[in-house]
Amino acid sequence: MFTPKTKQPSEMMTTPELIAQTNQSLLADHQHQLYHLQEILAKKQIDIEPVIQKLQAFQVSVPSWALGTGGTRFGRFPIGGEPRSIEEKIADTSLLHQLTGSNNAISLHIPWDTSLDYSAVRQFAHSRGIKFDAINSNTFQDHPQQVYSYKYGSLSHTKAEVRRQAIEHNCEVINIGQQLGSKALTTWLGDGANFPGQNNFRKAYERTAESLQEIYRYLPTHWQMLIEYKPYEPNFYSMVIPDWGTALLLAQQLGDQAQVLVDLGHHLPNTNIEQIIARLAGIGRLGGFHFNGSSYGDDDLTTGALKPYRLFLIFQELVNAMWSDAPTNASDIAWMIDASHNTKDPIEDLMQATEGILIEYAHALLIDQKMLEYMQEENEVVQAQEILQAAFRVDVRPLVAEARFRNKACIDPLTFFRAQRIRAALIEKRGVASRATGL
Ligand SMILES: [Mn+2]
Repeated sequence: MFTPKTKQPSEMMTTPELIAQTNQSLLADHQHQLYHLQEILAKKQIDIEPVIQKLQAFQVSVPSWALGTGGTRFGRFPIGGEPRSIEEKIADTSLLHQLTGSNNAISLHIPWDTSLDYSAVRQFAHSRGIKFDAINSNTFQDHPQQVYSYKYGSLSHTKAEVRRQAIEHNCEVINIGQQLGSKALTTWLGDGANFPGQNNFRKAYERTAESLQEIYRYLPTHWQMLIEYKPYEPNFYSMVIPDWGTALLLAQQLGDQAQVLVDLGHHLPNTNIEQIIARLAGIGRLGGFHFNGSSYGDDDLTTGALKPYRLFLIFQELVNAMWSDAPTNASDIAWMIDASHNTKDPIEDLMQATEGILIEYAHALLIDQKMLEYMQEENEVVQAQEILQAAFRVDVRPLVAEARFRNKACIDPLTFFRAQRIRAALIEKRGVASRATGL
């Protein structure tokens, strides 16, 4: 039985005093770098203060399934000390947030994260400064207690009873989310076909739209429904919701509370993702965002490790949408890291991802939007490109570190995590064979 008074092991490994003490030893170097950068940017008429404040305010949530090792269908190599319950996942998120100052929310996945007492879970998270972001339903695999299989689809299934079961699961997930204080449901469907002739495309879409309509009717008025698309996998010939166009069509049919969720890994190679972002943000239909890195497809690698310039261009579209008069909701997006850690320590990887995200956000914040607009209006192609590249080539890491420092987090989280031997302590507490739930 879970008792809220029990201190989780990860919380005993770090304290605000310890973080402050470690920061003190790094402060002189950090401030030297910051002042140097401040001088360089001041000559370009860029004030670092508003940039640092925006970085401080930016929060990206952690998916519960990314706190343990992921794996592929070939195998999984657990790292040890993985969280065994929702409470331990919340404790790890809280630990991460203490170190980064930028991860104040967790995103749960049902039924991977179930509890007998959600109000106690909510209290526990609240006591550790963690909120609940969008909650995820799961009808892409079968669960022990369910009657019907999702082998041939869920919300798009040919049989009404299977669709009913999937609809009810989504409503149940909303019920759980309400108890936790979540405000959005994320639906991603594995539905589709592996072979030509297997599905009637038109009917599969219509059945999906009807099922989503029922879930939408159940949605509380202050909630959002986030529809995530993916071009392939697990079905390789056709996915029922393969692209942003289909997701947008569904959202428009459903109503204002339905939004499109963009996952960086859910595009075919070389897709112009920043243009998709601009289009959705411009019409106020960009509701959620999943960060990860992609080499070939949905690889779920560390954000920014491979294509930082693309991530920067995406942030530029978001910053530009917030800056412009477009009917955008870009300032109200559910940000989440959606990654799978097969070779790295999950907490270290989440720190790297958060850093990568903030660096590209900072780069985008350095852009003179007015000047860029002028160059675009005048068809000054070279100058427009130069504006973007000049911003991207600034080393903004001191700004990101300063945002963390002001948020009372670590100037250097990764070094702190290692110096404190936090993973070793987690292994000691939870065991070398502990495995987080998830894929
Ligand atoms: Mn995703």
